[in-house]
Amino acid sequence: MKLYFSPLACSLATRIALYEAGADATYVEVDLKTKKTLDGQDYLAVHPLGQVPLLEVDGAVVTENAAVLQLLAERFPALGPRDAMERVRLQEWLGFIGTELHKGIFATLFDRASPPAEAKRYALSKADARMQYLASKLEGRELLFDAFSVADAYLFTVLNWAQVTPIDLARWPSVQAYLKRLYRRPSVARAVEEERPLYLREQARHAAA
Ligand SMILES: N[C@@H](CCC(=O)N[C@@H](CS)C(=O)NCC(=O)O)C(=O)O
Repeated sequence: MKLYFSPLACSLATRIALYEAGADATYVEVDLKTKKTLDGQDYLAVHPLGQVPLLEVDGAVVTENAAVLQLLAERFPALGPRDAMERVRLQEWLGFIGTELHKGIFATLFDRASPPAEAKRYALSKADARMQYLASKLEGRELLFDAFSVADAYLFTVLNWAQVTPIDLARWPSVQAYLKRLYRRPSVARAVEEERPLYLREQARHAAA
């Protein structure tokens, strides 16, 4: 398997899932600004939308977090649903995380291309209800399901962005506690420790450009 990723972007969820599964994979860093891989390959030739994650697996190319993560859950059942209803719940979580949180709130808040202030205000206006909903679901729970799943990998990744947005997770103690717990998980800690220096290097590269 080969994962095209960008440091601390949503592709981090796939890396966490791969580490959690103990899977063999190679990792290709993509600069989302230049749309090139670090070794100069034109990433738009790999993925015309220029987005990560993209996973190459057995000659197939898979994009979209929800699809990539479900593929990993199929391959590594410990990361996936245990019955038909859990499969539905997993899809429910991946949908919520991907659309209501990732795209609906966080992507707009941390977009450096500076979407208009109204767009940021609009995204922020959606945050309270969605975070409150998430907080209520996490109340009294360690994880989204009884065992760690690909949905936790994705939720962690998205909540990790809160630190560069005006969203203060302290307002939702169950969410903050969940995030802290996941930071301590070995697969998560390893993935973040590895990608953080790459992220800082990318920032420096962009600042110098
Ligand atoms: N719908 C895609 C969106 C993925 C996405 O937004 N990826 C971001 C990084 S978190 C990206 O590649 N942004 C660069 C761009 O959209 O040009 C998915 O769910 O996988």
